[in-house]
Amino acid sequence: MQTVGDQPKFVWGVATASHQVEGAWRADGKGLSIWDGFACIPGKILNGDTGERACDQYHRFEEDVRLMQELGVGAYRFSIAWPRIVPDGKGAVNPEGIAYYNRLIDCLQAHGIEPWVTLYHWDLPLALQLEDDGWLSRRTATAFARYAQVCFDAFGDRVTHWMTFNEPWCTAVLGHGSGCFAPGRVSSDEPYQVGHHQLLAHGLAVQAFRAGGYDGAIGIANNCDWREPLTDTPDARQAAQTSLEFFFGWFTDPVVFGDYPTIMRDRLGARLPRFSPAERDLLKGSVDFLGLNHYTTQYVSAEPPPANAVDQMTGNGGLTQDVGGYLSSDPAWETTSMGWFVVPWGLRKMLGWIQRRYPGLPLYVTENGCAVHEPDAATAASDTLRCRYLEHYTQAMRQAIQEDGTDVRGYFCWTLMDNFEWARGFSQRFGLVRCDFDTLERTPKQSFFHYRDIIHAHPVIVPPPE
Ligand code: PNW
Repeated sequence: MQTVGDQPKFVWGVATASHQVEGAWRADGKGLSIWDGFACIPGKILNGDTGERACDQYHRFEEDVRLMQELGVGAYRFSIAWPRIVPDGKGAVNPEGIAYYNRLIDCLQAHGIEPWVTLYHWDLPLALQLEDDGWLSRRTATAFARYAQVCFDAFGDRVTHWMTFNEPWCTAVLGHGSGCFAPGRVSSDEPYQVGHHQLLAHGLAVQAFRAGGYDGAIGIANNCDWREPLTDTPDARQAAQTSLEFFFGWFTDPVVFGDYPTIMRDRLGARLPRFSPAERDLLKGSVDFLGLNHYTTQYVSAEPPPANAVDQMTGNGGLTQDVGGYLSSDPAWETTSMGWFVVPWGLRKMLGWIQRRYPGLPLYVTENGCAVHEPDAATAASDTLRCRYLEHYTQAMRQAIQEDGTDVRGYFCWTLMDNFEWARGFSQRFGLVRCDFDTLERTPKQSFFHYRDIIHAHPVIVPPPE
């Protein structure tokens, strides 16, 4: 841990994911992932975009690391592509895949940037989907633990922080509920099975990590929007609490307490798989820290809100009926080009909720950022909405630390540069750096310099005195 005086340095970083930035989809022995396959189905990805080339970070990482150094971040959160390391998911290890991440990690270290590694950011080896039904099968959890072990052995001497899963909620709900993400399945029951197997996979990987005595810390990056009660009534407060337990609690209660939230068990009955006593022991306490990926906020009410306040029911994916409650927004809220609402105080409340429910665990904001409509280089060069978003969300986070005493130790902006935004293809730009997807030229936006100033202004963020 780096310090300033006797205070621990706050970890400022940027985040990306392998499939969104690397490209090189079949280079050097890489196997295909479910996203490579999904992109071949007409209509699944906007404009027929694919991750085949993306930002080509695979061949351009040195330039990208130099950009990060100029930005002044102390950490880079990236993910490892499982099909680069184990092309068919469970067979032979691909030495060229290992060599790539060695080059990247060494380059980061040479520039004074800590590598923070996500093991699974959605690019499941396609062979595991075809042969084993992917996350619908418990066998995938075993294959994941073996892949994780390969990564710990190869990179564990340099990686300071590991995250097993990125947003297992998305894989469950968007991948197997609404079907808008790979593997594109539509079901009301499969999300819970898929969630269960991801959680078991997490537990097995952490068990291997801890048995191996590696130096770093290990956790998980779960996503959650804040849910604010629309009215100050017991019904609305309960609806908001239920919504948060179905969203964040689904994937956090098991890794902290060893089982699902009671409300999920009550509502779902036999649709929610059960952990055996040994599995509960495996999962309980299986994180050294919690990561939060947070983008937006909505109101919740137990009764349908006034007509003019209703706008979308999308935030709960395909599981709205299980969660219950009605979502709404304030017409005064600014929206990003994803249609997500800009509500900085939601992050402060979200962090407080997490700290109260899971006391004693350090928190990191492992993703936060916004998409802006930037049709050309000139609009990108003055991305004032993103500057405001980052200013106000990091300010809300500082208030959570300095005024509420929440133990937040780092913040990762999503994302370093415009990249392959999943089902939205290249149409949504989240980057601090513009990427021209024809020439692959990288150009820092105004927000790059604004974030750099935020980082410089806040090397340490101190909690209030006891
Ligand atoms: C996250 N939702 O995805 C991912 O971790 C990133 O890979 C992604 O680029 C980023 O956020 C921006 O989208 C999400 O519908 C995708 O609630 C969808 C949702 C949440 C997060």
